[in-house]
Amino acid sequence: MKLLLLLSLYSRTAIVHLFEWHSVDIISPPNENIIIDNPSRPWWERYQPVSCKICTRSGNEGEFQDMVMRCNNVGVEAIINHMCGSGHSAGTSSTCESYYDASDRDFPEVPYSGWDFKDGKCQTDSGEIQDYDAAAQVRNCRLSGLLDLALEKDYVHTTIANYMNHLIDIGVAGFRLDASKHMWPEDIKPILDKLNNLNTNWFAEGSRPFVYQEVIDLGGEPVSSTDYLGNGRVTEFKYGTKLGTVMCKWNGEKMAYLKNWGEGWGFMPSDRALVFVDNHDNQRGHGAGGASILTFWDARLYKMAVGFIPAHPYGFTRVMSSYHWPRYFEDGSDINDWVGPPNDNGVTKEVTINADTTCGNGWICEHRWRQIRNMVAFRNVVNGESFANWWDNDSNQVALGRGNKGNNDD
Ligand code: QV4
Ligand code: CA
Repeated sequence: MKLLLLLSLYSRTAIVHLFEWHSVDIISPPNENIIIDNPSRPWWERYQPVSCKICTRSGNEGEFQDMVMRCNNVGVEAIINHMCGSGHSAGTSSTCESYYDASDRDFPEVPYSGWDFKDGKCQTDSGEIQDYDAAAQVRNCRLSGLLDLALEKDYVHTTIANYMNHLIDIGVAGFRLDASKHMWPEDIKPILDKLNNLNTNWFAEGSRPFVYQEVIDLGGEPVSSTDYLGNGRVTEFKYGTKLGTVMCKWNGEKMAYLKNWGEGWGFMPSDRALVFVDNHDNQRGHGAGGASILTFWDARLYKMAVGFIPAHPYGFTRVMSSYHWPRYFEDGSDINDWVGPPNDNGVTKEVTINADTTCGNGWICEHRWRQIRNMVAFRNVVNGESFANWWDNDSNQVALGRGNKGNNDD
């Protein structure tokens, strides 16, 4: 599970994805995952759950509860489409030493058995997704070999809802539903309907968890983000790819064209969109977006792009917060895309804050960069104010205001 700091609830308007932070500091994925030794402890081992126990290399349940109480605006990335990869044999190579047998689809700590997976519904010979043009495959087959849970079963979606409610009772405020594209929208809904209201120790009576669904839709596939709008917010991946193209002035794009940014560019309705420039996948070549995705590696353009998001009223904004990794191997070969968080012999390093407010120990902390931090503060102030007073020089100089609070002639 990844945790997302929701700086958003009910008064503010942005989320920070504090990718791989340690729970003692502020954030970590809470539930137990497989331990991958080859490559050595990749960041993505956390997307392979083996139980619902809150226990990972980033912390145990006590540390997680302490962090949630200190933060009381934490979101959790819920991995509910699958368990770990099918290729892993029986054993206890997991962050809390729970026994599992992936080859037998046996996860006694949950418990899940072979009956709780979709294999009977997948029609491909490999059991994996082979063709993204076949909507049933995308939902019923294994994504990268990850054992696919049968969410249509009452036992499975109740087990998932119980786990998410345990997190809500601890004080968690919301969820990113990982790989939502690989679940039928109608199987996600009963889970969301079973979720408790937020804990009234921190939230008003009747507050609902903030939920968004990860659906990568750049167009051209039968599975569309619009299939999921009935469940709540959905990631709008077109946003980051298009904004990167504009900031890079590729394909004849220029900032003056941002005048009708949002639905005018074919994006989903603003009140359903979760928007961002990059995420933990496409900043390292996973998932979607390609070369136009701007990241902290392109600092100047990145600040322009991430600074524009909070200024514009479209969507609900998320800011990435990353760690540094050796992007390319010494010989310049392949993209080094698997390296896990800064660590001392596998123990995630703490996030240190320098005198100049930047982070140390290999953490990038884009969310603390002055231009980004200030623009999120701006967004909180002008929240609800309309887009106003657009000006451009028909090229790459633009200005905009927000109602009466955030004017470019202020
Ligand atoms: C390999 C083979 C399989 C084989 C399997 C056998 O590819 O064919 O059957 O071994 O076990 C890792 C490895 C991958 C491996 C897999 C299972 O990279 O090679 O399969 O584990 O062992 C992250 C990483 C993946 C990683 C996965 C699980 O990106 O590389 O796979 O975690 O550890 C699509 C989806 C979208 C998804 C995106 C990446 O629509 O939902 O791809 N994004 C989310 C998360 C992402 C995560 C997952 C989904 C899966 O943001 O971080 O994938 O939880 O676009
Ligand atoms: Ca699925």
